[in-house]
Amino acid sequence: MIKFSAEVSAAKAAGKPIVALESTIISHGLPRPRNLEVALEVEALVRSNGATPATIALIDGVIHVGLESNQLDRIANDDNVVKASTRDLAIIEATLRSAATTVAATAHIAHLAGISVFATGGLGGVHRGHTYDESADLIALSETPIVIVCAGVKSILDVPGTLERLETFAVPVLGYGTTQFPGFYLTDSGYEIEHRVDSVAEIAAIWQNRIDLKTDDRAIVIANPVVNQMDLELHNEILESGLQSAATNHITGKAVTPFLLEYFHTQSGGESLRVNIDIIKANSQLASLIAIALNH
Ligand code: PSU
Ligand code: MN
Repeated sequence: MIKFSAEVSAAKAAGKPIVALESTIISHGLPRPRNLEVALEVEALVRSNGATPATIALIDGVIHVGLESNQLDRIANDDNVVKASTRDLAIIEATLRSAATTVAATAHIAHLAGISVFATGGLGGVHRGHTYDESADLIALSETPIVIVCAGVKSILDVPGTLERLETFAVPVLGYGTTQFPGFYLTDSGYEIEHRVDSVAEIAAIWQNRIDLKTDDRAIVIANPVVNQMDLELHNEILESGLQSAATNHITGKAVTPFLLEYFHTQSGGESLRVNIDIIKANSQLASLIAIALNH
């Protein structure tokens, strides 16, 4: 059911640390041609930190864990590649299509593949306004044992609402070196969280303790704040007009997040793109170190 790349197969056989990477960020989160370059740079970064990257996607109906460069190219550049959440997986398989996987779908597949650590940019969550638009990422986190490294939830979302839902689902949220919940493009979302960790050894201890407590059926969120954030005023301006534009254009369902990210990237003249790339890289680096720590 799962096709592993040669590199990931070898790492699994040797018991080496592996970091899962999502592909929606490549297909629907970053503009061409930077998207493919960033995907390759992130994989190289994971390798240089001593772990093996496993980018996850569906190619012609087959789940792939670890992509060859021509497959990464397809995810980045083929217009027929759709965005797949967990509910879409069986459908994409049966119809032999190609898809990039969201946080929810990537976490699900990573767990099936025996991978415990996953890096992304920002989590999905509760959208603003009472629209019933709530990312399936939250449900997936509540039922998938994986360490997910992110820069908080995307600032386009209802951040306090998302934090409340994570509490409801009993998903632990740990600030990396902070108790200020990161705000994706912003270092600080303005909302506080209770727990902070300062080392990957602490994360490994928490991961281990969950097993005896039988709270190991769900994810741990590691919220890693971006160092050089987007200009706050520019961020807030674009956010306001972006939300308006999404409403005016009747953008709904899974198109909402890609629409707003794209809006940010064009309106900010590349500044949000710069921050988004910084985030993905910093998270992938931290995820590599966590994967190594979990292996000891
Ligand atoms: N983080 C980013 N860019 C992205 C995403 C996350 O920096 O494009 C993607 C992830 O795949 C996440 C998805 O799961 O956005 C959330 O989409 P939705 O709100 O439709 O659930
Ligand atoms: Mn949604």
